[in-house]
Amino acid sequence: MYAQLVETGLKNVRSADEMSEEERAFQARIDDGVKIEPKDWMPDAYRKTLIRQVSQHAHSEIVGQLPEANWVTRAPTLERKAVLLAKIQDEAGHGLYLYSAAETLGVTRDQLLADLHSGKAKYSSIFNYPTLSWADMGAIGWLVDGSAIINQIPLCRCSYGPYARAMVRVCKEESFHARQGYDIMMSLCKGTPEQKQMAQDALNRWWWPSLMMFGPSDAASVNSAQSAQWRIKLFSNDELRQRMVDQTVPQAEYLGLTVPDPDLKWNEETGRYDFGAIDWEEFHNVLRGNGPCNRERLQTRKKAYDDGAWFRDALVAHADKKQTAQAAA
Ligand code: BYC
Repeated sequence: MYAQLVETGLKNVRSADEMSEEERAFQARIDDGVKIEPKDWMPDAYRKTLIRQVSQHAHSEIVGQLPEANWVTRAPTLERKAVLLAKIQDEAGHGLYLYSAAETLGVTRDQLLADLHSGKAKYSSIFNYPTLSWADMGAIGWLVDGSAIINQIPLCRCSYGPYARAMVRVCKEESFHARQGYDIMMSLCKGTPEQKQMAQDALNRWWWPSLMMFGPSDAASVNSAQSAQWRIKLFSNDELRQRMVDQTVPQAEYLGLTVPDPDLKWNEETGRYDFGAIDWEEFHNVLRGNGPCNRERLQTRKKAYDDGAWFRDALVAHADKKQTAQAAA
């Protein structure tokens, strides 16, 4: 049933006739809403798809800390600093749950991190944009975390148990993140004309990249049809993007800000907003590693990993020592 919700140009889904008996039984469990658990039999491609998506998601949480870290020392008040720090710490936690969920599929965290550091693995395009002003912390919480919630609430019901369960807590925390972002935008919009202009400038820069977070259009999405059949994806990229626009435009109006899209207009017939064309060339350019901050983000990640080597070594040494002591006792 859910496969029908995703309209893609590429119908590369196997029909029941093309499946082995094991695959048919697996698909029937998914269609019945049964969660797949790590020790259950699963098609190789299902496992690979999940490793790809869950690890990309984990990488996004970890790399997603970096644009905000830039503002910890410059937050305007002690309270804002504490809240921002807590948010960034939450993102590390999200990465942890997601790497753990990926590991249940039989891949090691070392391998996943090696793929991130070598540039082989993807992470969300959005984190390759710079954070130029304090208002960007507001725009990220409001738009980026807001988009993340829209994308991730359905994932709480996805077919793979460990991923679905990890998403429950992630979504709760993301909703706090989105509200803290909107709160920053409210303060700026109620402030001086210069502060309101900062908020408008941040909206101008983050609007289109936030819409790109949902991935390519349904017609261009290579993975959607299969992921929908397996209930990894419950709604299509375009449907979730549309939800984001419908939810966010009234919020921008409440702030007294203008969404930077001259083609944006309310459509009486559909009861939704029509919006302008996304610059897919920019999206693909960022995915190819040529966004404004791709190189800087990867370098920072690698350095953080290398700098943490002594700590990982210490943990292993401590565990070995404990094991030896226990064996002796
Ligand atoms: N950026 O066939 P498609 C957060 C790739 S964390 C980069 O539609 P799929 C937060 C896609 O991977 C937010 N790559 O793929 C954290 C695929 O490439 P491969 C992260 C993208 O998987 C900290 C190709 O394009 N959220 O919010 O069916 C602080 C074709 O796409 C992007 C998640 O990861 C992109 N934006 O659908 C604040 C959510 N979009 O792998 C906030 C979980 C697409 O075939 N992930 N690509 O080489 C998903 O829901 C899905 O993976 C996507 C893509 C909707 C993103």
